[in-house]
Amino acid sequence: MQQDSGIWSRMRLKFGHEVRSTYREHKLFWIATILIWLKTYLAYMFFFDVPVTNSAQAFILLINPISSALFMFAFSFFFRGNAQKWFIYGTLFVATLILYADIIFFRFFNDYLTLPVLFQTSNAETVSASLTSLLTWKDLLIVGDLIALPFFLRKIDMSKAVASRGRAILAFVSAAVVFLGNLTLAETERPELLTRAFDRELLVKNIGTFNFHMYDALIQSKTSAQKAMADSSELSDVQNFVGTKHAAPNPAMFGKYEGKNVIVVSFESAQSFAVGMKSTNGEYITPNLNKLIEESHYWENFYHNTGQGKTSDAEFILENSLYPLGRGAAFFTNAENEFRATPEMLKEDGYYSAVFHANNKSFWNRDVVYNNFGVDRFFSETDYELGNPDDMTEWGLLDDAFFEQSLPMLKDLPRPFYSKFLTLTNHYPFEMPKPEHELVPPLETSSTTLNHYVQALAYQDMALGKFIDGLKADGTWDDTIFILYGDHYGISTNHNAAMAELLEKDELTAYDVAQLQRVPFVIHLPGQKKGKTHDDVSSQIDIKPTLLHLLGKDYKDEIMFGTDLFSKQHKDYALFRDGSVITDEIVYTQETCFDRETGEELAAADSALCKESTKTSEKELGLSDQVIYGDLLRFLQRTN
Ligand code: GP9
Ligand code: MN
Repeated sequence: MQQDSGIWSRMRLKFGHEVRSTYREHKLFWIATILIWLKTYLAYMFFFDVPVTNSAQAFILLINPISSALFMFAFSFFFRGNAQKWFIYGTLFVATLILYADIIFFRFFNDYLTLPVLFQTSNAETVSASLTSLLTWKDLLIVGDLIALPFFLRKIDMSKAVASRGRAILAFVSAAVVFLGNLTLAETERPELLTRAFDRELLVKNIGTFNFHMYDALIQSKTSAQKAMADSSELSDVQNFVGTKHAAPNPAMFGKYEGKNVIVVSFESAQSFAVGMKSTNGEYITPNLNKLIEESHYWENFYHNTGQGKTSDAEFILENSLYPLGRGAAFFTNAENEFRATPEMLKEDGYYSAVFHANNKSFWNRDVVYNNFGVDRFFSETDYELGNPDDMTEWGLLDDAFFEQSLPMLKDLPRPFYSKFLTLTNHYPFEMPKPEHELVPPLETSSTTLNHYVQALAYQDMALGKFIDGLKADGTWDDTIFILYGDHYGISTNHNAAMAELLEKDELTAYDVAQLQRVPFVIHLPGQKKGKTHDDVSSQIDIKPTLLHLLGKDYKDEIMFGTDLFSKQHKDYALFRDGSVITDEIVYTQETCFDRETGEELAAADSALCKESTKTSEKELGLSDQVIYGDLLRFLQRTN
């Protein structure tokens, strides 16, 4: 006992001595470690807008940058002299760049950067167009030291700094100890943190940005291995699951529109809250969509299921009725998989398929993916007259010009056709190029983004109206199933305060945020004059099964996670990519259970309902991921 405490106190003394002498001899190591710690913390405070609800979370947030900072600078002890100095500066430089990239990405997408998204280099060009509007003076908090430091560094002479393997080990061990402590705290705060990888916000909040990137890299290598190791037996689990979900077609609708053309419009960033809403001058924001709804089937409780892949995720869901991925965009990570996408399936029935999008063909890897999906013709930027740059948004051609130029191309397509139009005008930052493009006045909330959003949406709506008129004029309308869906939210949670003002609420609850994920969904059937508004809880995953049944295509042998919205067996259900679940009774989101009708938080006893739904929903997301990561559809035996 005596001896034990002797050893302990000697170790303590030695440790204290080492830390003191590292401080004396390696001041720069400490300065850099503290700088990265501080900058990451400042980024949490000023840029990432990380929600903190209790003091334990605040503490975790404060300490989570330490382990990675110690870890990255620990390598400097392998260098001696001025090499040590420049290694530290170089590491600080690279780490800062990563942090800054995270910040800019977050500003744009309100999400954290992952490896698959990072390698989508073809996006960089288009994103850089909006870059200037994404930089602010506050950014100097993050990058300012990089500019200032070299002046000091030149004066600091480190020619006598020694390399020390012992100190490197000490720093690595300290990093590991701090990390384990951090992780234990985080796991107590949020059990199963690492297994539920699809919630990036929770991860960053708990283990810090740099550790999150390392974790992401590990996952990435795991998914590559998954495909190599997957075998056909995994498919049967998935088949059983989707088999039990399958909803039999409604005999009154099945095959009723066999052989009709199909037009699908992806309505950029359109959210249901704006449908039927008026701007400050009393005029409707989306008069044309409102009119379309009056004469079509409309689902008012229809949600998006998209993740990081945004528009491309919505397309992925539309064409496959699979969930998008929790990290990255399937359009990039799994572009070459075997799929049974709608264009390919309809080809069996003599359909010709085309996509119209006035943007670069390789953006979001679309050219590669469409080819794999069986799309016959992709009309992209080079097929359009781009005209005067003043008449374009940062994202390309305005939607009215896009539709106007597309109409003759559509008319020339072999029939029947399956076509998709991707609109663009209503895209962040929602600024219209000229005052004459502003069809309604801006809103008057505290968020300029939200205020301009309705103007961009109004323009997109005007373009939609003209497009429908054009289709009616050339006779296509009567022979076509016309589908419109909002691809994903346009107004992120960064604008919750302004959104609360608009919706006349004190503040938005997690329930409100979930309800804001509703996007418009319309099906106009050939010859339809009278509309019908459905209140079923539904989501993008249901579009494909609904369409296939209308066209008389039985999909029992295929792998699809959605169900036909006209089927009498369709259940009220929407599952978000972050694991939130909505049924006829509940809204489960942000780990809280709400009554769907009233928005009241449910008492613990009642929230058993939520637990039940999360079990199946996590399984569902997991199986859908398995299909994609394991490329399981290559094992599908087809009966036809
Ligand atoms: C542009 C389209 C829009 O081609 O993908 O981008 P997103 O809505 O995904 O940011
Ligand atoms: Mn989009």
